[in-house]
Amino acid sequence: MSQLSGAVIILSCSGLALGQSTSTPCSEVQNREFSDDVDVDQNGVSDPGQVLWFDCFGGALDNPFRDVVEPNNFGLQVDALANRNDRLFLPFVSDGVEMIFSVEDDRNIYFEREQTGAFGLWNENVARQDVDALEVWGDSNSDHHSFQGDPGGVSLVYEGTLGIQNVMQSQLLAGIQSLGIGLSLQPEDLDLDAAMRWNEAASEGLLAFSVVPVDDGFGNVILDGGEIFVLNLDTSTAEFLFHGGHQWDTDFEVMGTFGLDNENINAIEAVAPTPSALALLAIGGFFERRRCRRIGQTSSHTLPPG
Ligand SMILES: [Ca+2]
Ligand SMILES: [Ca+2]
Ligand SMILES: [Ca+2]
Ligand SMILES: [Ca+2]
Repeated sequence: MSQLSGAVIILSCSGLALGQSTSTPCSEVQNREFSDDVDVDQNGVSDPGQVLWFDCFGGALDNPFRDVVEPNNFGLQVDALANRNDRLFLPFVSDGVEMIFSVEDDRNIYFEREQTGAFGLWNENVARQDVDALEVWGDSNSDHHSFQGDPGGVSLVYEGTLGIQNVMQSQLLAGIQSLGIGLSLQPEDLDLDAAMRWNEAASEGLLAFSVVPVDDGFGNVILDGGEIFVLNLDTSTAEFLFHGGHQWDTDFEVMGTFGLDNENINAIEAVAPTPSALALLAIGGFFERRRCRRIGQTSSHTLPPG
């Protein structure tokens, strides 16, 4: 990071003007957590709530700190993981770092490069059945989870002691409807199935999320599950993620674009070789992008010393 201190970084309206590099290898990423579907332990035995570490070579170990159990909720399945401050969140939503993701009923994790949208296999055979939750970097362990079906109206549960609020189905719906879509939906129609969170001081911050596909009951798609939303939890407004040079909206064809077998995104994360440096670079980047969209300009920022 030191060589970057004081450097002038150009933020263009096509994203952070950072040099392109190869995909960040799985083994260079720390704290690699996932959940299978159904939830299993390291031996493949059904174990609702058990979060696993993956070794990048098809092996998995129980994370002994992460067996998500809630009273009276025996049998619930984890379908999303997050950290209260995903370190790459801001560059991720500014199209400044590589995204990794999985789709429903898929054991693999794929990458999409920032800006260019270049795509490939990031790590294969991670899960026995389906990588359906993913958390990397973080502090040490994920501290948020979602259960399948979002029971009790709670889409994302914070498990720590810092007073951070859970995220409710009603908040997801307010964000989605702020885009003018899903107006016929009720909160209970939504089931969060992928998440990243950025919890800024004195605010509830930002949430990147996806949901399980929803139709109108007659087979007409309302949300195909491939959407990724970026929700401002303070204003209850959302926009579609802009990553890889395109919007992750309903019109974006996940299967058609990447040649995958399922449209539903059910795990998201971000990776970079030097996450702390990139997180610093991206301070304000999300909002810079929004400003750029409005005024169509390029701007420069001077990094603080450090
Ligand atoms: Ca699971
Ligand atoms: Ca999957
Ligand atoms: Ca859920
Ligand atoms: Ca989804």
